[in-house]
Amino acid sequence: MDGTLESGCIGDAVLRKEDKQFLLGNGQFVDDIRISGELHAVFVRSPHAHADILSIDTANAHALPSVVDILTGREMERDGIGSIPFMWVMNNADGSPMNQPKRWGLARNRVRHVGEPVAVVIAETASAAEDAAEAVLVDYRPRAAVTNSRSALDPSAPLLHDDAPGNEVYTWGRGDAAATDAAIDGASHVIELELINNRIACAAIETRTCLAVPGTRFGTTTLYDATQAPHLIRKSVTEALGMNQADLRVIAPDVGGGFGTKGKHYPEETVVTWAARRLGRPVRWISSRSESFMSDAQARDHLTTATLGVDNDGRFVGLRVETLANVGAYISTFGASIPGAIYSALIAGVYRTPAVYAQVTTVLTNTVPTDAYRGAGRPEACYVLERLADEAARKLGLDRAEIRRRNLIPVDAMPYTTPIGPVYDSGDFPNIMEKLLTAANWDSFAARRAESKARGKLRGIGLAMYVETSGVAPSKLAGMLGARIGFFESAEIRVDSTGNVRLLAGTHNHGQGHQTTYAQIIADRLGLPYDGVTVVEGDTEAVPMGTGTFGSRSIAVGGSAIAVAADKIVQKGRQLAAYLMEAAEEDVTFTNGVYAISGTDRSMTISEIANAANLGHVMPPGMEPGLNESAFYDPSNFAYSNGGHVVEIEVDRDTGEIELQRYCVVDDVGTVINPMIVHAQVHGGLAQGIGQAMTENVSYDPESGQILAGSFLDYGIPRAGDLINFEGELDESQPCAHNPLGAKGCGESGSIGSPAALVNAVLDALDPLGVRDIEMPLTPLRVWETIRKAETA
Ligand code: MCN
Repeated sequence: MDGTLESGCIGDAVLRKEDKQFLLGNGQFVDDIRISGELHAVFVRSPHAHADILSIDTANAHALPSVVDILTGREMERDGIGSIPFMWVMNNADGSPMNQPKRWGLARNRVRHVGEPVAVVIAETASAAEDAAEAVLVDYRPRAAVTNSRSALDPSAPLLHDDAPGNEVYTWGRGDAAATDAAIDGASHVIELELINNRIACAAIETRTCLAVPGTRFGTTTLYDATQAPHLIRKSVTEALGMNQADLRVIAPDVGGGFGTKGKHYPEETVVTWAARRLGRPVRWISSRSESFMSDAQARDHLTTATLGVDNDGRFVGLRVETLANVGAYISTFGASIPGAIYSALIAGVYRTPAVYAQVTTVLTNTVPTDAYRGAGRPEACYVLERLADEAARKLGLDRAEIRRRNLIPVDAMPYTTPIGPVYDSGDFPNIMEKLLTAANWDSFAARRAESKARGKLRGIGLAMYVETSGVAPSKLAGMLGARIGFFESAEIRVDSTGNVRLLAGTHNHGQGHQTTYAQIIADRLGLPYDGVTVVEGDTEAVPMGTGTFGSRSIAVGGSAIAVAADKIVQKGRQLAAYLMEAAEEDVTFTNGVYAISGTDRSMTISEIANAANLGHVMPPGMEPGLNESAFYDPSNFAYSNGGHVVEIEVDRDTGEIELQRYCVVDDVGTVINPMIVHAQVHGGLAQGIGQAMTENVSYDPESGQILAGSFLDYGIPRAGDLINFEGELDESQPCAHNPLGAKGCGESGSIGSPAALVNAVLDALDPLGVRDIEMPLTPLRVWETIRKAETA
C-alpha cells in the first residue's frame, strides 16, 4: 500500500472509525443496556475515616416500599465470600512478602476510609434504593484517623490493620545503596530536595457502573462492566466469589473514559455479581459523582527525599531517592506495584548517573486506596529527576538545558542497562532534546522574559525530559516482581470469504482509537481494505484471553499480537496460493494484498485466497480450511517511549495566576501507526498532567479524615480555558527494537513530563524573587502566597 491518507495503512492520519457512532449518539454504554426485571443497588458508605461498626439495623429500611434485600458484610461472610483480591504482591528488601491486609466487599466490623461500602440496598427502582440506603442505621464507634504517610509511620499513629504493623505494607530497595552513598559522599556538590507529589482523582465522563445478570445462556452470569480490563475483572470476581472463571462472562461495552482508574477491580463489582446471583435477578449499580471521589482509586501521593551528587562539570555521580507512598486504607489491584516496581524502574530516567538507589516504603492511611492513574509511577519518577536537574543547574550556575546535555544517555549507549536494572532498548534522548529546544526557541527566552517584565509579569520557561515503560508487559518480569497475572496480549484474525476481517483483541478501547489503528495494522500487513476491518474487544466470551488496556500497552503488546497473527495469515495464504497456482511456495511473493509467482504474470489476491480457504474445496493435503489465525504475544521488554516538554508561562504577581504561553513536546513513540491519534493522545495526557500541576488536589482533613475535595466544586479539573494549543512533534528515528511494529506506547506520555515542566517553569519565573520551591497544585492562592512570602522575606 502507498501510505496515502485514504489507504488506512500504518502512518496514515485517518479519522477515527469509532467516532461516528458516538457523534450520532449511538454509543452503547452499560447504562444503555436494559434487562427486564433488573434491580438497582445503592451502597451505604462509611461517613467515618476510621471506626468500628457496632451494629447495622436494616429493619426500617427493609420495610420501605420496593426494597428487595439489604446485604451486609455478615451475609457475605455467611456465604463464604472471599476478600477482594489484589494482583501484585511486592516483596520487602529482605525478600519477605509484603503485609497483605484484607479488604472485604462490604466492611466487616470496621471501616477504614470515608466511603467504604458497609451495606448494599437492592430495590426495584434506584430512587427506592436510595431512600432505603438513607434509612439503614449503622452504629459506629469512631477511631482516630491518619491520612498522611509520614504521620502514619509514627509509632503513636492509629493502627489500621492488625496484620500490618506500623501501617507499613513493604519497604523495598532497588539499586546499589552502598555505591550510591559513596558516590554522593564523594561528590563536589550535593543537591537535596523534599518533594511532594500531590494526590489526584480521576474524572472520567462516565462514572463506574456495572450490571450483573445471573443465569444467562449456558448458565453463566454476565457482568456488563465499565472496565478497561474485562479478563482481569473475570479473574478477580470469580476469585472472590469462589466461582469457575467459565461461569462468568464479563462484557465491557463502550466505556466513557478510564484513565487507569477503571483498570482495577473494585468491591462493587464483586458485591453486585454476588447479589444478583443470590437473588436470581439482574442487579445494576451506577456510581454518583460524589461516590467516585470516595471510592474510585486515587493516585500519586508521594513524599520523597531525593539526593543528587554532582561533580564540578555538572555530571551526575549518584542519586538516592527515598519515597513514602501512601496507598490508602487497603491495597488496590495494582496499588502495591505502582510506587514499587513501576515507579522505581524509572528512577534513573534519561540520565547516565552511574550509581542510583531507590527505596520505597508504602504506607496504609485512612484514605481512599491509590492505584494507577494515567502515567502511574512514571510522572512521579520524572518529577523527582527533573526537579533535581533544575536545582543542580542553579547550584552550579549552568543553563538548565546544558546540565541535561552533559548527562543524557547517548544514542550509541543503546541498549543501555540502568544501574537499577531496566534495559532501554532504543532512544536518542540528546537528539530529542535538541529538537525540542529548537522548536521552543529556548535560547532566545531572555528577550521574551524581558518583554514580559516590561508588562509587569514574571515569565518562566520549564524543561522536562522523560522516559517511560510503555507497553507494560513481559509476563516473566512481572511475575518475578510479584504480579499475579500475565501481561501478554491475544489477537485473533478471521478473514471471511469476502476478504473482510473480524479482529478479536484482548485489549479494550475506551477512547484510544483502537478500531482505527488496529484496522490500519491489518490493512498494512494484509493489504485488505481498512474499511473492511471490524475490531471486537471487551468480551471475555468472544476474546479468548487478554490483559486489558492500561500502561500504554495496547499498541506495543496488543498491536504486536495483531501483527504476528497477520503474519501467520500471510504465511498460510502463501501456502494455499502456491498450491492453487501450482508453484513452489518460495516463488510466491506477497505485496499489497497480492500473491504473485515471481517471473510470471500469475497472481491471486488475498481476498481470492480467503474465499478459497473458506470454501475448502481445494486445499493442500493436511491444511485446515478457513483463514483464521491467532497469536499470544508477550514481549521481551517494555517499550521505552521518551521525549521532552518545554513550557513557557507568565505569572501575574498580583493575583498569582499562571497563564500558559507556549507548550512544545517532542515524543519518540517509535513507529507511529496514526499520527493524528498519537497527537490527540499526547494532548489528553498533557491536559491531565497540567491539571495535576495546576489545579487538582484531593485533600483530607488530617484530624477527621474527611475528604475536602469531594465534588467538582472543590476539585479542580482543568477546563478548556486553562489550556492552550500544544505544539507536538514525533520522532520516529528510534523504533522499538524488539516488537514487530517498532511501536512504543503514547497514551500516557503527555502526563509524564508535564507536571515537572510546569513546576520548573514557575520556579524559573519566581527565581528573581529567590523562590526555590513550590508544591503542586500551583493554584493562584499558593503562587500568590509564595510571592508575598518571598517579597516580605
Ligand atoms: N498509537 C499509534 N502509534 C504509536 C503508539 C500508539 O498510533 N506508536 C495509537 C494506538 O494504536 C492507540 C493509541 O495510540 O490507538 C494509544 O495507544 P497506546 O499508547 O498503546 O495506549 P493504550 O491504547 O494502551 O491506552 C492506554 C492509555 C492509558 S494507560 C491511559 S490512562 C489512557 C490513555 O491511554 N486513558 C485514556 N488514553 C486515553 N484516552 C482516552 N480518550 N480515554 C482514556 O481513558
